[in-house]
Amino acid sequence: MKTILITGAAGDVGTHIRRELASKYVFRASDLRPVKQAFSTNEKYVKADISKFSDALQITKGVDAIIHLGGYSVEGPWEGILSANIIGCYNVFEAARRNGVKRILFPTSNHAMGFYPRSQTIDHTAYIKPDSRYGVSKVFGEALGSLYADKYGMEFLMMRLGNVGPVPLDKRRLSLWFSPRDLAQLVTIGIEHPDIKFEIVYGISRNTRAWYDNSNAFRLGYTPVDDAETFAAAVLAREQPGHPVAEQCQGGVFCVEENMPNPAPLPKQKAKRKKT
Ligand code: 15L
Repeated sequence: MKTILITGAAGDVGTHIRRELASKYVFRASDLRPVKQAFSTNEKYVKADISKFSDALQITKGVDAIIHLGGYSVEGPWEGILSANIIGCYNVFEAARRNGVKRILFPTSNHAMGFYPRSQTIDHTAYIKPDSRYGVSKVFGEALGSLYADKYGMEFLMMRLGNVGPVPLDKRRLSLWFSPRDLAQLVTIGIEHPDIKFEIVYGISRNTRAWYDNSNAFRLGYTPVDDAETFAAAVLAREQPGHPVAEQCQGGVFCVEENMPNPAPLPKQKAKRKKT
């Protein structure tokens, strides 16, 4: 069985991947926060802070591939994005290179392209249009992967994720929904495909309302089975009108918000007691 490092393993996407692929891979599940549940006896939790290069070097040792999810997953303060998403990403890719790990799956985001209008269909060759500092940090990861592929012969699957979850949450996500089983299928292709150098694909299910031409993923063998349209009537019945810019753009509220609640806040540090 291949050993796969997942950074940010305690988050939602990491948890779906570990659960869906528990019988296929040995997961080294790394995060600053403990993972709530291990899905097989093969899975090992390793506490690591990827903004520290020494931690990144340690966790990337001896693995067959890396799924680099660690970092901020929404718009946030620059300092947080810089340290977790930009320095963290550099540390993981560079540590992988030094440890001879060739294959990296990078869950980039639809927010690398979020200022494209919803009226436009884009493919993997469209020029970037990030909608947030978070989106810019994902573009950084894509660019760094491109450099490491061309200069060092490493292999990258860049998955521009939509929204992963059991059901689509709102009208926007009818276009972007990514079911856990389709996610598992695309991740398996990313790990197993013999001929990946540097590929950009969209991480979405086969949604009727998709804004993406995902032919590059289909070319690699991706055959998604779920379609958000199954849930459309229920989703649209509860939809409320939003900000006009957010409604026009693929990135939605990321195009207008400055900060969003961090869905993965670190556990509060216990305040040190003063000695009396
Ligand atoms: C993302 O990139 C985020 O990580 C996720 O939390 C969702 O907000 C998703 O995009 C989305 O666009 O729905």
